[in-house]
Amino acid sequence: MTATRIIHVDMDAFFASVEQRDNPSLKGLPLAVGGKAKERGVIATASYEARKFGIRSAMPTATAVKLCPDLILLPPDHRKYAKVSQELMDILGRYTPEIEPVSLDEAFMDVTGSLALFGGAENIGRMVQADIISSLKLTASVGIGPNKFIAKLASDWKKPGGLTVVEDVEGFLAELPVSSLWGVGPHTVNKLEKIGVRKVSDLRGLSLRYLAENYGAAGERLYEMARGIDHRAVTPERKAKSVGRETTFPADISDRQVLLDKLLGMADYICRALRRHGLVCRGVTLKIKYPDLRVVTRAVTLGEGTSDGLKVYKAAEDLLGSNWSGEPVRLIGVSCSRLADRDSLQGALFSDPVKDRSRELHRVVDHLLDRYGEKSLVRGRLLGKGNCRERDDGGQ
Ligand code: TTP
Ligand code: MG
Repeated sequence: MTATRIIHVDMDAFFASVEQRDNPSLKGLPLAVGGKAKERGVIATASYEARKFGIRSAMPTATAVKLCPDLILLPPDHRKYAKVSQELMDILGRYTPEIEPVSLDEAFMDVTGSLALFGGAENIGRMVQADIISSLKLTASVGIGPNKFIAKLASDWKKPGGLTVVEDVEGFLAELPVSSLWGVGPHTVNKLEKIGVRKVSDLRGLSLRYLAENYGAAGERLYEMARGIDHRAVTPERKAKSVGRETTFPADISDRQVLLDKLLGMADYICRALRRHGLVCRGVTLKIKYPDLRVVTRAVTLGEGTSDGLKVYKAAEDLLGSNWSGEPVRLIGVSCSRLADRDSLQGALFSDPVKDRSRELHRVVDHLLDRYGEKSLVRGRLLGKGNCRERDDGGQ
């Protein structure tokens, strides 16, 4: 099996570079794009020439002008940047359909499937950079690694115009300050510093248990980031349409019935959300996380679209049956994807009495839930069974 290769592309000083490109007399000068000082504006971004003076994004323009009295300030032209952004995404699309734009000037690419075609991830990174220069007359930095987390850190490594391939994840992370990790703000940095943790290699010395007890849900993320682990998939927009739920158990679960009951509750909840939006799904994904943080996700495609909780549950139950060996489980989740409008799939000329009855039942159930609240109706099987920490999985 080919190892996953993720590329992160991030344009250099994006707004400012576009302005310098379109007005060459601004090239090489300290330039910032942002609001006016006298209107209490802030800097959106600064050219690399302006950054030498200490000017940064989100800094009040008044401060920036004090640091560099010759600063050239331009108002942002968002329409223009959005057009360049679209051109950028089109370039990335030449190399893989698996592209996830993160903001106007950055995107992840999962190039695992295109490696053979283009001669490896590094080659793709170089071709992307060359295309951006020739088509857009702009420069981008590229990071390549086994997952999104590492690729993003790598693209920031040699800005501007850099290309960094991370093969030795542990070595790459070791010397980085913990503040360079995603979501680690000044509060966490201070807290970690108090126990002598400054670098990612220090963080690796802390156990999962210690981190979970002292940093809650963020502790698990810290543990994973310290090891360069990141399970998030590159999600192209077409695939981003999913609805899901997941549950972390207070104590690991080995009891199959408990897992099944949880899946049934989640399937019912998700399908109700689908019905509320007039949607059906054809994809069902089961996610299992084990105490050592290994994650297994398995998906199945249904023969036809559904918003019936029992059908989604059955699919999840089958997936559990064929993919779970009985080891204790830390987290379980289910999500529904390949969503479509319910009406667009109702092509049948003749009604199906069984489906009509189940649709009518859902209508009544949904009406009661709307009227008397989510807890007013519970499947008999789930009566009296408590809830755990449960959250939406971020699908939309
Ligand atoms: P970034 O990629 O963070 O910054 P950048 O492209 O200007 O510089 P570099 O990547 O080389 O460090 O953000 C992309 C654009 O988003 C940036 O050009 C302007 C805009 N932006 C804001 O408007 N406000 C902000 O606080 C930030 C960080 C960015
Ligand atoms: Mg950028």
